[in-house]
Amino acid sequence: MVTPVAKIWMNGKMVDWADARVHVLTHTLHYGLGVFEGIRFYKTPEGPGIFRLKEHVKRLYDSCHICRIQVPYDRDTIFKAHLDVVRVNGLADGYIRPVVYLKDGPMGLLVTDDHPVGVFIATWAWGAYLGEEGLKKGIRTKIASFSRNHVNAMMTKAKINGAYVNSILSKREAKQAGYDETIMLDTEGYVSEGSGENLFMVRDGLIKTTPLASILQGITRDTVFTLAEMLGYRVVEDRFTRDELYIADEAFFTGTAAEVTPIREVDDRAIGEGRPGPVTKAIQEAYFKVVHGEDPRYRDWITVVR
Ligand code: PPE
Repeated sequence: MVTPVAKIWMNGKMVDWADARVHVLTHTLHYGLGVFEGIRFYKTPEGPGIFRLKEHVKRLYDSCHICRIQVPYDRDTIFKAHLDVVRVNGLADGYIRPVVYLKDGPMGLLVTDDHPVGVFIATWAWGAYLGEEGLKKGIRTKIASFSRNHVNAMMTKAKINGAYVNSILSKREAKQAGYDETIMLDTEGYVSEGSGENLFMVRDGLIKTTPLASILQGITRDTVFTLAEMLGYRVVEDRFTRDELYIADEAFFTGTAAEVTPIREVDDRAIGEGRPGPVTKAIQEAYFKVVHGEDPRYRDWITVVR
């Protein structure tokens, strides 16, 4: 359960948690066309710091552009609303969830430019997404029986609400079978991503990650590119198969919620030694330093809430 906080920013106003409601005829609720983001803020020496907010706001607007949704506020207003919602609720660290949705208005599948659009920005405290132990020791994963969305069926560069239906089904399938997370293959059979994470593998000192086609272009993925390079590793974007993943030395997931989570098993096969390897550990350590504002080189990625 999410522990309620005091306020949610909704359509230009701060409203009480309990009053942040939508009508049952909200269009997005019926058909899934709406977009969202997931952003974390961490305790930093200068106060709560939102990680890469600018990039998340950009992706929110890009998602809307892809979906032909006109956000009724400018970027600056939305950017500042994120700071306001963190400030007013007084959490030291947590997660922020902006959603741009089609309000109640005309029903049916014809959506036009004048369909009323709503925006809300909620926040809550959210611990380790795949468990504290998962962060430390790595998680067990299973290849899904569902495919990642085909690039021409669901726009993968947009973080669309309805795009998560097969992620939910896959995750549940994996959990029910006793694993921690799912790994989805693309429609050609290559490794794509997790239900809400991008995936990296390490083999013979080279870091590989899935190219953009079938995946969400993760902001954590981009952060890892920079940190890996800083640490002296080479990263390539190249597709790979499930059996190449089976024989990887290391593998890990990245995501705002999942942060950098080591993968210790895929389909009952140990990855490397079956525990987080040195590359994963170095990247994870660098990541946590950066998000907590402890690495001055990447201070620009953090917006402190004063
Ligand atoms: N792929 C998918 C499908 C995805 O949903 C996410 C984020 C990522 C990759 C990583 O993107 P980024 O956060 O920019 O590094 N998933 C969000 C939703 C998680 C949820 O359960 O809700 C997140 O991590 O916030």
